[in-house]
Amino acid sequence: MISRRGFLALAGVSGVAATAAGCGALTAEVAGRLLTSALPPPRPFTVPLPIPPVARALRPGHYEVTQRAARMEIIPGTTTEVWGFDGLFPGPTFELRAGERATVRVRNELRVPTSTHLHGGVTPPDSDGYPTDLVVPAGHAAHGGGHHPVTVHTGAKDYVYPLEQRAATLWYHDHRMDFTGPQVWRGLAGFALVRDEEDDALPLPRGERDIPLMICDRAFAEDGSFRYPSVDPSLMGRPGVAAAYMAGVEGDVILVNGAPWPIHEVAPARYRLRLLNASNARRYRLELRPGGGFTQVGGDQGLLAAPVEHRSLPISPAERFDVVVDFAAYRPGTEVTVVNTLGQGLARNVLRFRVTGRVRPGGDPPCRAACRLRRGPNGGRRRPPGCSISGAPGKGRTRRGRSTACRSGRGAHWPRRGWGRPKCGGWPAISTIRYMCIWRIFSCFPGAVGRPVQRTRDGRTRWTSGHMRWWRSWCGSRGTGGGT
Ligand SMILES: [Cu+2]
Repeated sequence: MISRRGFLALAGVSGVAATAAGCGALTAEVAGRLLTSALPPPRPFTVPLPIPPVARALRPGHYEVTQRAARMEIIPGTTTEVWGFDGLFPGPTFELRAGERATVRVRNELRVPTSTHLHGGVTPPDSDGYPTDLVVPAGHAAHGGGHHPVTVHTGAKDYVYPLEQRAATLWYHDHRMDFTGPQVWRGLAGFALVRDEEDDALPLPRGERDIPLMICDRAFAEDGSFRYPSVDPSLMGRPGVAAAYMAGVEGDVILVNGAPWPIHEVAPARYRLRLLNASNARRYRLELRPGGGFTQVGGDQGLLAAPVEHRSLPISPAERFDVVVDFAAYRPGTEVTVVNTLGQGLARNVLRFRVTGRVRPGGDPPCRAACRLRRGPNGGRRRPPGCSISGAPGKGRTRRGRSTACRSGRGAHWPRRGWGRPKCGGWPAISTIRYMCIWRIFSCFPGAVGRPVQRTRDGRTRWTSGHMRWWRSWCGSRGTGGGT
């Protein structure tokens, strides 16, 4: 778990400033000080969204990754030196399983010491990547802890993660004492997604519809390099930033997965978006334009007790939100922009999705797949292979006819013929019904008992509070997991 100190080091702020930034309503962006770019900003929504590659295991449970410098074209027409895991920014995504130990050898080929912290990981101290547990590049002196006693590993270190925790969206980042801020700014960060059976069993989007989104701001010098107000830009000597930036550094270019204001084409379907704020100090309040919302299914430490609908998402540095967005609620061709209502000027934009393709007529694969599942030979919580629920084209379906409920996992089910399209108009209602459809499917799993569905006067169906109880029993009674 990251320490408070670690978070402060990441955010580059003093304790007092962090406290001030972390409480009260988010009404304005006051967390850090803006550092502007010397380069003209690129036109938003012209660069495709990069998806970080998935880290490959050398053998089951064993990975190796090298921290090194590389050049990337972040701002079109110029290149930027990044310090990345495998030279990538963001680094490769680690796809991990709960309860399956993973060993990651981190090799340091940079010119500065590093420490790698798995943020949100339930990790023993010797693999926590605490700030003074340093990996120094081979041939370099063991410095970097300042006046703090340090543990030194030369060249590489094996981090061992037991992963005895629930499925969750984690991230890893540099954590070097006094230099976390600038070293993460240069690119030393990536995702680690922990999955488990509980997560697998839920009809959440997966595959290419399960997208990690690392949101962060950066500023650029005229030559394309990252700007950062370090006292010592070599990051070899005196730590700290110019006095004006003591409360944190904000850039004027918003990057998502390392690309400025990117655009991504999506099918008219549900997508699971793993939102991470990897900024130094900037906070965001994310909203969708021209409208719509986020269904939050998970927080920092895993699945919520129940899904929560949001119109806007306030997200502070290091926080994660695991949300589902239903792009079937928009007409094909619609451009759905994620905006930051706390930002100003271009920094109000974050990224854009363009909804492509047609709604597949008559079909609603999620419902069908899940309904197959309830009768499936294994009858259990695991979805049979190929039983994809991630594609959700088509109108959301709701049930016509009898308003019977799924009374038990193996007992009464509503007949397939009873499904029809919702008659309501307006996208929020469609979205609501679709999610109700999805949540209702959950009740078909064995063990889900008595989850009545109500029909409202206008013919829609809705869950009674029973489904909340069910979700809670399924996922365990857990809060949003504020701790990291
Ligand atoms: Cu952290």
